[in-house]
Amino acid sequence: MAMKGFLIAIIVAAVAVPAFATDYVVGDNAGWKLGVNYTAWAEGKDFFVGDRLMFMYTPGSHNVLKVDGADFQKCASSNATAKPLTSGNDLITLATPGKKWYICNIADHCPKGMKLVITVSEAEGPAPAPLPGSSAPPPGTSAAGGIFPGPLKYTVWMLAALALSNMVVA
Ligand SMILES: *[C@@H]1O[C@H](CO)[C@@H](O)[C@H](O)[C@H]1NC(C)=O
Ligand SMILES: *[C@@H]1O[C@H](CO)[C@@H](O)[C@H](O)[C@H]1NC(C)=O
Ligand SMILES: [Cu+2]
Repeated sequence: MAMKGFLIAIIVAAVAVPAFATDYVVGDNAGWKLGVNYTAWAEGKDFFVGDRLMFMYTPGSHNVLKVDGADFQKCASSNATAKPLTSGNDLITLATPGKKWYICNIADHCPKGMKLVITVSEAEGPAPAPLPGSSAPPPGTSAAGGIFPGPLKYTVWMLAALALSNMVVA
């Protein structure tokens, strides 16, 4: 029975997590470049903790620098230790709720519009539908959720993603 519970946990983790974590390619097909209105792009999108932003651009042409609100307005970074992402395929996991500000800090790209501000909300995915037989485990065995409780399922998924990609946590 413990083995069965474990298998159910694996299935639940595999099915449930992608249902509430969304990957956004910033700018969609245009990517991260001059001439795109990223305010318009972000409009109407709801970002949640666990979602990811992908900044796609030709390496060397642009970069991605996380800044605070004041620096976003000025299109400059006052944080001497902050390093821009430069891979051209930059994956940022939205790990905490709140406002997030990103700019390209090459030449005058930011004042020309290469700046993105979003507001990230607490994750609120629909609860996974209970699987038949998983709601009342026999006494003495652990429930599926006991092996991979909600937050841990998420962590397992994140660790797998981390191992596979060039990503940072923002
Ligand atoms: C970008 O889009 C926003 C929202 O649609 C709009 O208010 C703003 O004027 C646009 N900016 C430019 C430079 O077109
Ligand atoms: C400056 O950047 C570093 C590295 O990204 C970051 O850990 C730190 O929180 C930033 N400091 C401020 C005040 O934003
Ligand atoms: Cu740029």
